[in-house]
Amino acid sequence: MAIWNAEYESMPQEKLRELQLRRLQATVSWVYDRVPYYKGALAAAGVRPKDIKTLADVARLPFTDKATMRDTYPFGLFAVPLDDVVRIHSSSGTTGKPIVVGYTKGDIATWTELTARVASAAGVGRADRAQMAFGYGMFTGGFGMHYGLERCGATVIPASAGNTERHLMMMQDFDTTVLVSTPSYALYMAEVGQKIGVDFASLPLRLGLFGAEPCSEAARKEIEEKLHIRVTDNYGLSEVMGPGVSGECECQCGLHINEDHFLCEIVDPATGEVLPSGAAGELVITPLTKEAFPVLRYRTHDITRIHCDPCECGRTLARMEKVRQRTDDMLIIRGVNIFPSQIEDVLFKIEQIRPHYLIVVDRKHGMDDIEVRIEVAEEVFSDIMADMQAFIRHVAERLHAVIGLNVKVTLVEPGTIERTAGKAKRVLDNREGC
Ligand code: DLL
Repeated sequence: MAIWNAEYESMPQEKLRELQLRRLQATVSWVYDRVPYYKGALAAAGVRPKDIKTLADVARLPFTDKATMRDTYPFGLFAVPLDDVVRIHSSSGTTGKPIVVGYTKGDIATWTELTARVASAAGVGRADRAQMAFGYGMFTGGFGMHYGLERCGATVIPASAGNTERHLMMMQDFDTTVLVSTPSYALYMAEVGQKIGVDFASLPLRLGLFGAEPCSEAARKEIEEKLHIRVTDNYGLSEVMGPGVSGECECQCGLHINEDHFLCEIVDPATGEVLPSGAAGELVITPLTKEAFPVLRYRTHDITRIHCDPCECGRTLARMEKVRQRTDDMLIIRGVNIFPSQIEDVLFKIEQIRPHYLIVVDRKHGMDDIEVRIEVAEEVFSDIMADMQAFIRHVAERLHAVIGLNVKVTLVEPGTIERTAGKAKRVLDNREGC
């Protein structure tokens, strides 16, 4: 498959670093001159635009986090007058006001180019019919991917999120070849499809362009088997653009970062120190070409690794590993640190367990309790009681072996755990306010 923009996606690394430096210098000047917040933050850090002489100098710049964006709500970080902003999106977050991000005409053109790269790297082309299951609202997923897919020449079916049976009908009637959604929604579609008798093997559907939430290798395999497609992962976040930051090529071995537009660092989440190349840590992103909403060193909270090994596809862009954990996902239960992804990895290896689960954390009499609710295949329910209890014990032991805690395992009927058309909610922490 041809590379969408070979000039940039296959640029020799040395030239790419030079380009990044020029763009970083321009971005620092841009925010210094136009965003009072950044003028103050740079002054407080003792840095002026002319001090940025090498790419390593990025470490001298102040971080930006969600709190800064909330404090400047709604337009305080915008670097252009609203008259020059042609679109806004927002990210809902879990508490308080949303974060508002803006795009100039130029930003939309860049975004379109980058989502086209992501779609094309995954294997989308003119002959495809791409069915959109991301919402077309304030969420960046729908509009962001839509423009890139159109740019690739694909026929976009803008079905939006929800109404699963309608999605399945269109998928069959319009000969959809590409599904664009979260991986959890794709799994739900597979489940509903199976229930109403859709024969995925006989459909032209061949490719999944999935993102917006973690997708483990086990989930990837399961979706590939159930929908009879190849699954690719792409990553992004509203605060730096939306989808289009990085995406897998057909080699499926890491997500190529659009480094000519994003300077990425990996830092120690506790200290903020920049970690050496190849180390796992928190991804920090500085967009290099944003006009309306430029951001310096955004703390994503997403944990990954970046490496620059050559890829068989011919792209020279560095690759990031799939994101499985966020620093703020970590649950501390009776002093033990646990990531939901560790629990998921155990569950997905047990054949009778369906890919729908909920982790419930409670505090009773000052003690933390963790319960994992799982949906299991019908036959587990019809087993005799003793077998069911042995199954529960088996799951609890496997969880204990990995996370080192006694977990209450509860079996629930298939279909009882809430499905969403967007990002799956896997954790219910009832301890807040305890
Ligand atoms: O989820 C943007 C997006 C839309 C990306 C569609 C890809 C496809 P937000 O709603 O701001 O933006 O959420 C961003 O979602 O910090 C990650 O924690 C998570 N995330 C996004 N993509 C992935 C992925 C969009 N491929 C937050 N794997 C990010 C794991 C992801 N997590």
